[in-house]
Amino acid sequence: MITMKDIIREGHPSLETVADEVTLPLEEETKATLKEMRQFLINSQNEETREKYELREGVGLAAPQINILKRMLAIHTYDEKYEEFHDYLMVNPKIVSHSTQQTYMPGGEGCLSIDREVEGLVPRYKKVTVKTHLYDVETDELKETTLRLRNFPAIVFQHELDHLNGILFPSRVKESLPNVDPIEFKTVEDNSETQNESREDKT
Ligand code: UDB
Ligand code: ZN
Repeated sequence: MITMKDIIREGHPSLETVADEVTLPLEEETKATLKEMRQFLINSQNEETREKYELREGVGLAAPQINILKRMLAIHTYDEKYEEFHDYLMVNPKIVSHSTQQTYMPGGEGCLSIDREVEGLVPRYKKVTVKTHLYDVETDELKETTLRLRNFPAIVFQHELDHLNGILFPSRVKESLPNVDPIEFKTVEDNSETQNESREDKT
C-alpha cells in the first residue's frame, strides 16, 4: 500500500518535471498503480487506517507524487456542499474549456508533497470542462469522458493537473485576489437535515 514514505516531497526533481502521456490500452501495472492511488485516498480518509499508518487526509493524488511520471491522477472527495461524491481515476486529462471566473480555497492550499505552511491564495478557474479517460476499477474499463467540474472538485482537479505539468502550488500563490470570491464550504450547521431538525424542535 501507498503510505507517506512513498510520496516524494518538495525539492525532488520529479515534482518539477512534465509527466508523459499514458499509452493506451492501459498496461496491467498501470491499472494497479491507479487502484493503489485511489486506495491511498480511501485509507487516508478512514480514521482508523489514517492513524495506524500516519497518513495525511488526502482528496487528490497525482502519479508524479509517487515518482511515476505519467499523466494520471486520482480524486476522491465530496463537493463543498457535501452533496455529490467525486471519485475519479483520470488518464491523460485535458482542460478543453474553462470559466473566466476564478475562485480559491479560503485558507489557501496545502499539498501532500509539501511539509510546510505556505501563506497566500491560489487562483483557480471556478469551472472546468475536462476531456479524459476514466478508469473504472469495478469493471476494469477505460472510457473517454467529458466531465464538467466546478468549485472544490474543480480546484482539486487543477491542483492535480498542475502536478502532471511539474507545477507546485507555491509558484501560483498571490497575497490577495481582488474581485475573486472563495469557495464556501457548507458546515455541519448549514446542513439541511440539521436545519430541519432544529425547525422541528421549534414547533
Ligand atoms: C490534499 N487536503 O489532499 F477545505 F473537505 C489536502 C491536504 C494536503 C491538506 C491533505 C485538503 O485540502 N482537504 C480538504 C480541504 C477542505 C475541505 C475538505 C478537504 N491535497 C491533495 C494534494 O496535495 N494533491 O496533490 C491538496 C489540496 C489543495 C487544494 C485541493 C487539493
Ligand atoms: Zn499536491
